[in-house]
Amino acid sequence: MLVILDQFVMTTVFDGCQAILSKLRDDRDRNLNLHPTPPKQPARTLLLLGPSRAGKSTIAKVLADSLYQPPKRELYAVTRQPEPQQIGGLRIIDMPGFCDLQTQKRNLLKNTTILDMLGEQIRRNDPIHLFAFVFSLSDGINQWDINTMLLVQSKMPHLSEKMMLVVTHAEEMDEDMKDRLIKDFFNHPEVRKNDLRSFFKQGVFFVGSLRYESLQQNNYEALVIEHQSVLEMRKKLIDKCFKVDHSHNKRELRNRNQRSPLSLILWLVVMVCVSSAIIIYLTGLFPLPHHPIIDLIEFEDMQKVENEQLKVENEQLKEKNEQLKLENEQLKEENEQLKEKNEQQRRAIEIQNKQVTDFAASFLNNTINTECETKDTHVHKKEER
Ligand SMILES: Nc1nc2c(ncn2[C@@H]2O[C@H](COP(=O)(O)OP(=O)(O)OP(=O)(O)O)[C@@H](O)[C@H]2O)c(=O)[nH]1
Ligand SMILES: [Mg+2]
Repeated sequence: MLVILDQFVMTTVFDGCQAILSKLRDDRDRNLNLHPTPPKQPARTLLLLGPSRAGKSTIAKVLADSLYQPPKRELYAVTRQPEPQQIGGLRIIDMPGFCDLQTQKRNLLKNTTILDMLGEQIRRNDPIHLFAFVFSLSDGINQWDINTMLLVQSKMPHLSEKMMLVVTHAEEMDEDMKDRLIKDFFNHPEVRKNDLRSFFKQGVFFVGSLRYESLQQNNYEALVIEHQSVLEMRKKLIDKCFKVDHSHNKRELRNRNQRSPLSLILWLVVMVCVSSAIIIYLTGLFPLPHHPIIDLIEFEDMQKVENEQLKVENEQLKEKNEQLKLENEQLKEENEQLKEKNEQQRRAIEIQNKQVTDFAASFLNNTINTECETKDTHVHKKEER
């Protein structure tokens, strides 16, 4: 009863989404601790990468404002090139997603192109303190996400030291659910086989945003819970960005500086071999084979796009089918009505026919009777004579 009353009061008081948002903003701003701005110092850089539509751009927006209102969901990829943004002392580089989804095949960003972009960003923005591999578990474990992780792991293994896993769409998850999801994910056979857990050396984090549906329905109760959860996860992520543990990097740097002369010679030999291979490749004598995993993933990308297109076509066909079914139903109904009419007419004609036959029969009878009577009278008269 109390809940219903509360809901009633809330819907009466907050008659629109804007009113709810401004109430949430007031509550949030009363305690600045809840919504920290990334500090100016030390300056940090966070790079967001991962599959297309995972929620990378949304993270940047939520870090800027916990009350970010997501637009209606779109099917196709949005970010087409790296988008740097500055929030306080935090520089965020939002990358286009792997396994790009576009209506036009010619507009597709290949995984190799995105890997090139990633390399370019790493060179330009040195040092990048953290890399966040962003993906969503809201629709379960997805083979594309695992493929993308394996691609990054195989092409950029050195990023492992600074790599964390960030799971989006977590605004409705409690801590138990988060633990269970991550446990299940790391127990996936392919994830275990490729030891992806140890690739994400900076750990696992969760993020979320206000849900589009809750905003549309002006659902005050849902928005309060979602916002609370967004605030907590946002704070943890900002803390992580400013307290990155780089002890392993220092150790690595020390090891690098202590390289022996033998390792330097070995390194030189390797460099000579690699440059010769590159020269041979460029002169076209022995073309190097394409990396099979990239071939596989690009082929799978295309299949994914085709699958999406087929899904859309399928939906359209389903709709058409529904319309045809409706039309068919109407035709059936009309047919039934016509049959009934036909039956009524047939019965009326039958009755008329019967009446005509009866009338003709009685008329014939009468005529025969009259003729017989006349003949009888003649016969009587003759006999009398
Ligand atoms: N509820 C909820 N929706 C989210 C979250 N993250 C992303 N979305 C929605 O998911 C869709 C994709 O989010 P984006 O942030 O554009 O994803 P992206 O990874 O930047 O996508 P691309 O740029 O196309 O690669 C949008 O409709 C978002 O509103 C989240 O944490 N919670
Ligand atoms: Mg994006």
